[in-house]
Amino acid sequence: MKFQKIALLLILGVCAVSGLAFAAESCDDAPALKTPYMIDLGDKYVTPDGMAYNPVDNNIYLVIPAAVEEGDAPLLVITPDDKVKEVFRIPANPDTKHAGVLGIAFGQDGNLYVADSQEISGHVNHNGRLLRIVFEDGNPVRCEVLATNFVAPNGLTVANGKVYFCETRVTEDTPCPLTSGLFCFDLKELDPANPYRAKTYVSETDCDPHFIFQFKTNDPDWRVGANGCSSSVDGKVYVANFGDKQIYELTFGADGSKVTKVRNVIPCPNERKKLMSIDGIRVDSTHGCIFFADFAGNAVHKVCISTGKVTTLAKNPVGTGADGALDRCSEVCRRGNKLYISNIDLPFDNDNDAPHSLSVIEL
Ligand SMILES: [Ca+2]
Ligand SMILES: [Ca+2]
Ligand SMILES: [Ca+2]
Repeated sequence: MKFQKIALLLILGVCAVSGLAFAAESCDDAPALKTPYMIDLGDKYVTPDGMAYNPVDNNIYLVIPAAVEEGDAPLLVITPDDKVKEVFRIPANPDTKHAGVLGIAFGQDGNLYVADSQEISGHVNHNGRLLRIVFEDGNPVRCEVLATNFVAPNGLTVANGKVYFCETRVTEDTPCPLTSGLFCFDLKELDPANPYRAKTYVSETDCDPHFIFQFKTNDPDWRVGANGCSSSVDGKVYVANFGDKQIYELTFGADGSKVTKVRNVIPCPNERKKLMSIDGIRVDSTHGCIFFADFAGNAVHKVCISTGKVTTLAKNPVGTGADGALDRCSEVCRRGNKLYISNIDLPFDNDNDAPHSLSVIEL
């Protein structure tokens, strides 16, 4: 049966396989739309975004970028019983007075790696940074600056002994087509005593050597490039092209920093028509799928990595986010059988309004 499927794939091309049924726990079944429940963050945490599950304490860590006001950025935990607790403050960039933190992920070293966008706080003039929150005895104790001079760092993942993060655009302006891509640093080369200053992007061939993958976004209406970033247990890295509604699967050579193969996870245009954007993404290696937030469409979907079939899990018109409704959602994070969705609630055809919330779906 398996060989028949592979033969079908070869003959029909990936667009034609969406009707195929895969094994139990299938990644491309089509359940009814879910009704999320709400975690109310209160009135202090108004733009929740990046999340990372920590298997050590079973908490989900959540950052709140200083997007609509100045200041440092709270780091919260969502405890296993869904209580909200602030555990650290990520200091603002002293030059801008903002901490625009977005993507976060834990390394094998137990520390939390952080993409400080600054662009979301209104500073696109290469103020973005790569940060590390050092954990001691299970607690965050200090923040280190590891690298600087980025425009718009966004989704971030740690795999293969490397930290990978998206640069959502490479210039201060937003031309169409728009160039963006992926930075990669070996954890061993990062030194907080001597932060790396990235070379400013000049052209496709004249840019920082750590900028290992780049592409164009052609959508004229959403000029937003590389956004969500996640990795699988076998060391592949997935990068979302926000405006063009695509996810790239990157395969690396032995050292984890040279891209040897790029594959479109959603090759079929009819599947991409179910979406308006791809923001935060999270690979579920166990079930062979990627969950993702559709910021522009105010929806959450999953895509089967092998077939490219997209299934919508939740979607509603933007509003306040009351009763668990999605409210300009931007990131997803799985814990057990639940998918946590952060509602960054940015004012794009929307008001940043109470309740300030996460939505949670029982899968
Ligand atoms: Ca994002
Ligand atoms: Ca809201
Ligand atoms: Ca709202």
